[in-house]
Amino acid sequence: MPLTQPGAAPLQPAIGPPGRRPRLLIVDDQPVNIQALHRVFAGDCQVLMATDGARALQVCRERQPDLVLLDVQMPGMDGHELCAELKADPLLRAIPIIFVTAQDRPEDETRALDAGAADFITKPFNPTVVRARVRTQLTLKAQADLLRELAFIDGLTGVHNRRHFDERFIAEARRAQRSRSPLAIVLADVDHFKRYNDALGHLAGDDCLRRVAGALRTCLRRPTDLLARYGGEEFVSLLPDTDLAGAIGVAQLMEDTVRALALPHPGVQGSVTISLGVSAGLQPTGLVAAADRALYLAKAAGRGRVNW
Ligand code: GH3
Ligand code: MG
Ligand code: MG
Ligand code: MG
Repeated sequence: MPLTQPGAAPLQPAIGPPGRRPRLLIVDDQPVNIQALHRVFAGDCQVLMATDGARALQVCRERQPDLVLLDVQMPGMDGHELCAELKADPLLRAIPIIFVTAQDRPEDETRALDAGAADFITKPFNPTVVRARVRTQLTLKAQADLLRELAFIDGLTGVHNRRHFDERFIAEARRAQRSRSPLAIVLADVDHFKRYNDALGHLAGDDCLRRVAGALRTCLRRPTDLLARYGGEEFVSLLPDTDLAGAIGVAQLMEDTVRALALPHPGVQGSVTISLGVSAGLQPTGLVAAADRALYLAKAAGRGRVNW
């Protein structure tokens, strides 16, 4: 039965996506210890559990918890080793780690904090204090996530930026290889955009990029699909779990949707179009380069088309 203190403050931080229950990973080799912590958090958190370090690492990679409650003494990989592994991984190092341990010497605590732990709680613990400390770390994590999110948005168009694409690409490439599901890339480049600027001026050019970005965004269907501004007048889509045929379909929809905006382009006596290059596969290496080659060929073949 979940132990929810009367009047206990909610754990979900006020910032961040509303209604999303914080995801906690409890790591301890003794199930009875996991149960004790589970009772404290099951009421308002999504609780994941692992009884050894290797499994915990796997859970972190697959489920990206918001916080880890970590025992120190465990057979195999111990808490300190797991903490070092998590802090060494660029995709996992932002997850706060709270040590929960029976070792209460100052040097144990110092060692944990030096290794990057966010906090240190000794067993036996007081449930109310554990909740308060977890809440503090979840709030800090939500603030950090929000700042990261803002740092990953393109200021002109509001879609994600290149930095975010690069990071997601690493994560999705890993996932694709692990799950043996294809990953697809669609590169889109506005045709004769230099002439557009020359004819209408840079402010109109900026406005055109915003309109194109908005149109491209409507072409993505899954929550895991990503649209980013790749560079000047180039956009990139990252489509997990999508094969070449599926990605070509998305690219064709993008071509149609931008054409349907019917934005007059005085430099070509027509309307604004985009050219697109598509690639897909299980092997992420060379995927972007292949989409780029396909895009180049779409340009050479006359623009306003999809190539793969
Ligand atoms: P192509 O069809 O071969 O792609 O020709 P293009 O003229 O679109 O390509 P090119 O690379 O020669 O020129 C891209 C232009 O995009 C030049 C640059 O000034 C413009 N551009 C890049 N970023 C921005 C931006 O943020 N705002 C505006 N207005 N223009 C931009
Ligand atoms: Mg233990
Ligand atoms: Mg270009
Ligand atoms: Mg261009």
